[in-house]
Amino acid sequence: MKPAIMHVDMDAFYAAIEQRDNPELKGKPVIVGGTIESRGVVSTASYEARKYGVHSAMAMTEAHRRCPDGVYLPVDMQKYRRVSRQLMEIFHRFTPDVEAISLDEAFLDLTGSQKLFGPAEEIGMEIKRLIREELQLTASVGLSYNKFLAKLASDMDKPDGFYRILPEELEEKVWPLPIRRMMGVGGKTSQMLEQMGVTTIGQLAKVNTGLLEHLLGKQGVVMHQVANGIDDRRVEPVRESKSVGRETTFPQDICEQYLLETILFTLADDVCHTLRISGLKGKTVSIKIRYPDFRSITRAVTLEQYTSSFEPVFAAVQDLMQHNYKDGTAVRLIGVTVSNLKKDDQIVEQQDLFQDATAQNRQNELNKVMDKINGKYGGNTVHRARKLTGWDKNRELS
Ligand code: TTP
Ligand code: MG
Repeated sequence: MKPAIMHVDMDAFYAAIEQRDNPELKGKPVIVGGTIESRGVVSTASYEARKYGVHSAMAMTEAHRRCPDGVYLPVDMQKYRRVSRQLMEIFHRFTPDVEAISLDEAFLDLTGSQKLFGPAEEIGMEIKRLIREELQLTASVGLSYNKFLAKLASDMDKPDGFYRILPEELEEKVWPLPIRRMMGVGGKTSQMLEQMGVTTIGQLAKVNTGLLEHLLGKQGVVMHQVANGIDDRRVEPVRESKSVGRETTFPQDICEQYLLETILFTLADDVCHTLRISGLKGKTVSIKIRYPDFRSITRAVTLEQYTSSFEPVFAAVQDLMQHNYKDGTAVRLIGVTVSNLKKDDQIVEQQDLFQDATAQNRQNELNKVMDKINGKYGGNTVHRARKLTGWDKNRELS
């Protein structure tokens, strides 16, 4: 059976959700991101705002400069995650082979689905229709015979796009594109290739493989194959995210250990909540500290068991802080990440003989109740609290 791979990418995801939920924002330049005061960046901009040159990762100050009349909104991750789950559920109606790449993006292997649901194009159109009808959002769909081309296709006709690349269309549709459109070809690599006179994917496809290997190593060989329409990567449905992390940049640098740990406390709580609602557990806990001069350090510790519970994660965080942070040092950003993840049901629990089973069960129950309430009422309806003893309230973070 001929492979049929689909890539779906939602249009202006966070901004489109905000416009959907507040019809007054439709047709307006909407920018979702951090605040100027917190030195935040743009998460995304609606297509109306993009006309002003506003884009993801741009500093908020610059966005305001380019688009002073834009509607600026904070990031509501809980809401976007909820929509993402609904989106993934729609995909799963057509195939179990769904590989989520991010909240708004997934590969679907429709090769086997066609017997049941008809040709891949029809499935693609149906998925777009369901997204529009059930989520009131638009998606761009790319259809082809491998992942690389499917992803390229979903970007060809954005927004609300539908684009297909057949094997015989490679030369006509893909080869004229600039090499920068290839996944993973960053600034330096493309610069080097451009200096050699290789500016399009078609030109890259014709360069001698040995030369590319010499210049770029293995990556060169892969790029050459991909440019020739060869990409054997499978859609990996069980591939979960490799890590779950949260970080925050402070409006002003912070240099008190207790306050930093209190912030880490909240971030760790959020990370663990995300792990649980995603059915994941992790074994490695890391902290990231960025200093005012933008120098960053990451320090990690591996736990004995996979977990999604707050207590062992926060204990590891505190331990890492004690060993790697000197009280009084100014910090610009701090973050927590849990990595080395596994699906809950793939973990064979080791019974720890010395563990206080009652206390552990109580914690599990507490987690379950909190997740349930947060799932039902959304957001951070309930969360753990840590006392800010000795902290001048006026100086608390906004
Ligand atoms: P993207 O799919 O890259 O962007 P988008 O969906 O907003 O717009 P489009 O696909 O139509 O070009 O990212 C999905 C979401 O991820 C985006 O809505 C916000 C978030 N995001 C960030 O928070 N920071 C970033 O730098 C990027 C690129 C995305
Ligand atoms: Mg998108």
